[in-house]
Amino acid sequence: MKDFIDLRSDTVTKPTPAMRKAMAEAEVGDDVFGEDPTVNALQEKVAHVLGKEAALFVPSGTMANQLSIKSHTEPGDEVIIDASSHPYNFEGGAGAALSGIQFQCLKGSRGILDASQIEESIRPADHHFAITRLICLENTHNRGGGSIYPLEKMAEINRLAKSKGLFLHLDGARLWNASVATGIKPQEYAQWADSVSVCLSKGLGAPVGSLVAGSKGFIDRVHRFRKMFGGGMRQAGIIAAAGIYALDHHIERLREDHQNAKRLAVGLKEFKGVSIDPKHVETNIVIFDVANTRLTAIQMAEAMKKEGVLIHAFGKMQVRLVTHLDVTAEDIEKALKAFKKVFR
Ligand code: TLP
Repeated sequence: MKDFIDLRSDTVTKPTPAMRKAMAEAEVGDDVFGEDPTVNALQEKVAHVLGKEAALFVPSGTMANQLSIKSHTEPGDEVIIDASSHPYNFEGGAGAALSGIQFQCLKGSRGILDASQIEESIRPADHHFAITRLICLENTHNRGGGSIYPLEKMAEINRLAKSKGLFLHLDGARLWNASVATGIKPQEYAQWADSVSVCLSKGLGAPVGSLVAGSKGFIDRVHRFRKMFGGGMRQAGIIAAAGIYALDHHIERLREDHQNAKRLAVGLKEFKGVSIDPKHVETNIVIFDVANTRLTAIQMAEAMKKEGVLIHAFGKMQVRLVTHLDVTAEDIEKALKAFKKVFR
């Protein structure tokens, strides 16, 4: 994949030489015994950044979300979530298989839900119904095109959740992007959620790893389920070191990814038949519709590949592009030239 400009996802980044050096030099121990100093340091750092009592290192964002769902619920409970969310669509049906929950899916605006629509969907206390237990939000919202949850909306949803005795989980796989784009600190967002999952292996460029953060009691429960799900890792300090490096060096630079995404959107808007509103590109994800062009999303992905650019068909007529650490402003201009050829 070396010569391709890879815009399929921000998960494709490779560790930088400096990150690899930090990994090679990491002090390690057996983390299942709680003895890996680098993992412990990462967990403390993330708990601090998110303003939570504790955090736990897990292999993936999917596991972080699913452990959170498992830890908040009992089988038969209902989880309110946006219909285009990651946990509902892209986690292999894990909510049903691993936690025995059912999702109640609501239609958000670019993935963003309102407290009022959630309130209407909370089940009454009646034995006919599942027990509504948890609300899941996603910030930034992947399928929503990297959309950012307005802080006030999160606060309102939190107030609703607390008044109804519900838990709130935040899928913050790209919370770092939301924070850099708005200047709102990760902990200001996190304060409105009982649990938060964050990823190190997306825009931050680490090769592996996510964390769940929350109260000590909650993280203790997550820890037990991590063992059960087979997510206990041993000398994981080698990958945790990449995460620490990423948190120290790769957050501020997300700004460049956001500028590159905006440039892509503005450039794409010029092509006949492409539906995109650059105003909607708030972070590093660009989603556009090709229904009015002569190509489907898959045909476009194939044609772009021939031009040396990898893109993601996100549906029959939808294409997703994601900017990241391994894509430069120059690559974006090259990608736009390739689109020009393909659209011609
Ligand atoms: N998203 C991936 C794909 O699964 C779609 C991507 O390329 O964007 N939450 C959100 C909001 C995510 O976007 C993802 C990954 C996850 C959770 C899951 O993370 P991993 O892949 O580490 O399990």
